[in-house]
Amino acid sequence: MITMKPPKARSIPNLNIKELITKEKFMALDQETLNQLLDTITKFVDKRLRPLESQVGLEDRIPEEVIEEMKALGLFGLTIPEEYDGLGLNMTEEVAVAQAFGHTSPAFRSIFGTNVGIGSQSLIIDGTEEQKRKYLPKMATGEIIGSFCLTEPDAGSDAAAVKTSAKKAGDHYTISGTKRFITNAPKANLFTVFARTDLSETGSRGVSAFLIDADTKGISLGKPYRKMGQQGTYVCDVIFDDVLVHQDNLIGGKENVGFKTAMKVLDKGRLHISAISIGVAERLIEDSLNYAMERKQFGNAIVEFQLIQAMLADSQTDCYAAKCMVQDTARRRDEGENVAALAASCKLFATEMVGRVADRAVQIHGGAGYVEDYGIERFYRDVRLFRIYEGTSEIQRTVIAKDMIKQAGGG
Ligand code: COS
Repeated sequence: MITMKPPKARSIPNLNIKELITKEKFMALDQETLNQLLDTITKFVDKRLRPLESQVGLEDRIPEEVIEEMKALGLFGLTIPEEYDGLGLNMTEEVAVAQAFGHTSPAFRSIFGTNVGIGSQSLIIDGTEEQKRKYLPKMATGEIIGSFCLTEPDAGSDAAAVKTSAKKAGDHYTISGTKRFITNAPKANLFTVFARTDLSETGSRGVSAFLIDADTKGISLGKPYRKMGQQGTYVCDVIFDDVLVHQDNLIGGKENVGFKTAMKVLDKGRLHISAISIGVAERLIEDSLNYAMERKQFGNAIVEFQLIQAMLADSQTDCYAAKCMVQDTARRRDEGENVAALAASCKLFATEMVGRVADRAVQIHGGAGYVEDYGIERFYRDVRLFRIYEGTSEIQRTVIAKDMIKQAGGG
C-alpha cells in the first residue's frame, strides 16, 4: 500500500498574528506583512491542523486546545476593524487568508469563520457605534462566538419569507420562531437574528436584524445535526420562545431594513466561501499529483498516463480560473464597487469547481480515494456543502441573471 507523505515538519512561530501587523488604519497590508501572515497561517495549517484531520472527522469535534490556539493567534478577529481590536483585513487580504486555510478540513475554519464572516458582519456593516463597542472587541478575541440566524423551516432560499416575529411593546421586542441549520449555534454566545417586525408585510421589507445574547431566557437549542460531511462543525436549530430583547439590540436602531443587511453580509460571505473552495481545490490537486507520481500501474507512475494528466490539468485550470475571479472581485469590493452579482458568479464557479476537483481527486486515487485512510473521500463529502450554504448554486444564478436583466434596463 502506498503511504501518504506526512506534512513537512515546520515549527510554528510563537507569535500572535496581530503582533505581525502594524497597519495604518484603512490601509491594506504591505506585501511583505501579508506574506508573513500567510506564512504563519500555512505553518499552523500544515503542522498543527492537518495531522488532526482524521481525528476531527471521526470525533466530530475540534479539540478545545486547538480553539484556544486559534484565539491566541488572533484568528477570530481577522476582519473585525482595528478600532475594535481586530486585524481589520480588507477583502483582498481576507480571501488570501481563507485560501490558505482551505488547505485543511473546512471544519477548522468554521469555528472562527462565523466571527470573521456572517456572525459579525451585520454588526460591522450596519450596527451602531454603541453596539460595535459592546460586542466586537470580545468577538475579536473569540470570547464571544457569533452566529447568524436567517434560515427557517420555511425560509431557505426564499430568505425574505422569514416568519420569526418580533413584536414591540414599550422598549422591548418579544421574539418567537425557529431558526434552522444554524452554524456554530451550539457554541455561540451571540446570535444575529432576522425577524419580522412588520407583520403586515410578507416580503423582505418587514424584516429586522437583532443581536441576542445566547443566554437570554426563552432560547433553546435543537440536537446537533448529523451531517454528510464537515464533521467538526457545529450546527443545530435555535428556538426562540417569547424572548424579550431590548430595543437597543435592534441592529443600527432601524426597523425593516434587516433583509438588506443580510444580503450585504452574504455578498461578502460568498466571496469568503469561494476562497475556501480554492484552498481545498489546491490541497486536493497537490494530494492527487503526489499520489499519481508515486502510484505505479502497468510498470509506470500513473502520472505518466495522459488520461490522468488530463484530469490534473483540468483541475489546475478550473482552480486558476476561480482564483482570478475571486481576486478580481475582492479588489473591486475593496475599491467600493457593488459586487453582489460578481460575488454570486465567484460562489457559483468556485464551489462547483471544487466539486469537480474533488470528484477527479477520488478518480485519480481510485480505490484509495474511496476509503477513509487517505482522507480524499472526506474532502469529497465536505465540499458538497459549499454549493448549498450561503446561497445555493441556483440562487447564485438567479442573482447573476437578475443583475444582467437590470443592467439591460429590464425587470
Ligand atoms: N445588497 C443590498 N441590498 C440588496 C441585495 C444586496 N446584495 N440584494 C437584494 N437587496 C435589496 C434589493 O435591492 C431590494 O430592495 P428594495 O426593497 O428597496 O427594492 C430588497 O433587498 C429585496 O431584494 P429582492 O427583491 O432581490 O429579494 P428577493 O426576495 O427576490 O430575494 C434572493 C433575493 C433570492 C437573492 C435572496 O432571497 C437570497 O439571497 N436567498 C438566498 C439566501 C441564502 O443565501 N441563504 C443562506 C443562509 S446563510 S447560511
